[in-house]
Amino acid sequence: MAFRSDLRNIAIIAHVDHGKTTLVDAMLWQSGAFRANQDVAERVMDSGDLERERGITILAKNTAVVLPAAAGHAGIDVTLNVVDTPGHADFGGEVERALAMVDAALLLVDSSEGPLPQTRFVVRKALEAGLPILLVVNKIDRPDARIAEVVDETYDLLIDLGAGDAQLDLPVLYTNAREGTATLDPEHPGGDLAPLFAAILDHVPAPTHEPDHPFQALVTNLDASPYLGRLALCRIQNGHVRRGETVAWCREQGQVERVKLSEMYLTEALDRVQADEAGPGDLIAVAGIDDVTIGDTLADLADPRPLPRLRVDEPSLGMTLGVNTSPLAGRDGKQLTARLIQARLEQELVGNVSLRVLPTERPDTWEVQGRGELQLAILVETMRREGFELTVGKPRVVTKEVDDQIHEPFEALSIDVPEDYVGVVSQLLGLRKGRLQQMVNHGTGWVRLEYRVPARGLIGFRTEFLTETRGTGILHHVFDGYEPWQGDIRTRPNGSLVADRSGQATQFALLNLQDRGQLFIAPGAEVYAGMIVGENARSEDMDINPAKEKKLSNVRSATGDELVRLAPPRLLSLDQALEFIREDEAVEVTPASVRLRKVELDPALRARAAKRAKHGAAPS
Ligand SMILES: Nc1nc2c(ncn2[C@@H]2O[C@H](COP(=O)(O)OP(=O)(O)OP(=O)(O)O)[C@@H](O)[C@H]2O)c(=O)[nH]1
Ligand SMILES: [Mg+2]
Repeated sequence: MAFRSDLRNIAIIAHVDHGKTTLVDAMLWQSGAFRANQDVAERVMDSGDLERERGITILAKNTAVVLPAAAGHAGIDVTLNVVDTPGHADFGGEVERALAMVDAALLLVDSSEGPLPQTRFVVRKALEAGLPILLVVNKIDRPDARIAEVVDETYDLLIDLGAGDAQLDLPVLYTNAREGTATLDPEHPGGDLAPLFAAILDHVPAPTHEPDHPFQALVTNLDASPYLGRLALCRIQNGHVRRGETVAWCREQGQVERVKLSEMYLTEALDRVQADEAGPGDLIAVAGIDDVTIGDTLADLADPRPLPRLRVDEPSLGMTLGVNTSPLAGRDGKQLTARLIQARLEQELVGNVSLRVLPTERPDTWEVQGRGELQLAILVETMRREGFELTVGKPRVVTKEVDDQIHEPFEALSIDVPEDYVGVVSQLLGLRKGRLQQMVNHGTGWVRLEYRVPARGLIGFRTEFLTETRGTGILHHVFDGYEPWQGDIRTRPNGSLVADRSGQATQFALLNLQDRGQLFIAPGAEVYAGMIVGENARSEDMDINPAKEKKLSNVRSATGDELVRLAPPRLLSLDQALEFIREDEAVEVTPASVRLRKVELDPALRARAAKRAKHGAAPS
């Protein structure tokens, strides 16, 4: 076994918002990646539009910093590849892939929040991959920090997940990522990240390889370049490769093809720079293979040895995605046809192994399956920005059959609420078949509740939870295995207010309708028959006419119109709309609008179907 002592590869993993990307910023600055006066955005690795808007990381990305010989080991410069991963549970597939590129995981835990559901998920993945872990307790500047407890809780988690003695013997650092400081002793704050860099050099194993082993690299991610087409991001396991070399491309079904690597890059800070040669442990980007996919191996032409393919968890949630069939279709989108949608979905599959696309009984609609509502909403939002118009169906859990019995996905749910709300939250989750696993009162007036709950019960849960806890509650959940089907679960208690004709909503009509429930549209909005314009205060749907005009009359009404105020509508975002809809409803998405609708637009057909359901639903 030989070592690359000039190289270290590490992934930063954590629950969402615990400060991974902020820590990468500090590492970049302190390793001299930027000039002192350079204008660099905060959380620079979150470079996607949606990442910046939502303030979260969606795609795992790698960067490289050089730790100079002076700071480093044995008098040589060490290149440190850092893979920043997303902390949101829906993008867990990215974490699994990132872990295939590295030799250790830097586990970040917020000094106050402690380990949360996604911490558990990422730790489990790191342990499964057999990686050593470095623990970093971040945000030690928080006034509500409870550092010692958080360290204990993290050890408990590691033990619970079966960490071996070697993995438990881990270095613990305490950081303030925003200030860029690290220390080994929380009593004595650090001045910079030097203690962290030193710990990385000491505890992250240098990449190993077998000398004289033929070239082997695993494709762990894909990217696209406007000039070069598809780029394959790979980790070299063994051997060397040169730019322009012809190698063997080992594909999924065992085929092996000859391909020429027309371009090859290594990462320096935020840039890809052309490289002539790369060796074991290097993370390279190569161009020249149009149909390469994640999990393929690039290998020595004379002696191709494919590596085991990457495996990621199965999708647990799906929704239908199809052509926009509303009467307002085609007003502002440019990508409208089933063919374009299908091609776009196929393209998405290539770069995202945690997604799956299945045909449905309709030729213009597909079922897209992924890890969660946010992951699917992000896909819809991305397509919308590219000019697509879509009809999106209600998210549904992906069940599977085990021993002739239907099983459904379960989530580990963690909730933080002020004590006063424990009662209502228990009630809400009781209805959704949640089982309380643990309740911890931190003595601060806040309580943490841990549940195991069918994923189905959490669809649309967030809005209700926030309303019931007056916006104070915090909730996180992550997929946690399958269990037998739990029977009926109560969904949204209220029905919809449905427009019964096309037209433009009038002030007059909306004023009269606003007592019926909560409206989603403002006067002037264009509506069509079957479009949902509000939430009914009652449990059933109601057909209404939001376009009704005031009858002209000569008699002046004693109560002037001005006295009645029209409450502002609740404008639903894409995420909220997807949470709101029921089984027989859908969301119409265009670049300019998000509208809610019944799947069946015709009021007469809908009434007939409802009647049939009512009578026919009785067991025969
Ligand atoms: N007080 C304090 N805030 C911090 C610290 N580190 C990060 N933050 C803040 O925490 C928030 C989340 O930081 P990010 O770096 O985006 O967290 P992340 O782990 O990359 O989040 P995801 O990628 O979405 O999982 C930001 O508002 C940061 O400014 C810290 O050490 N102290
Ligand atoms: Mg991040």
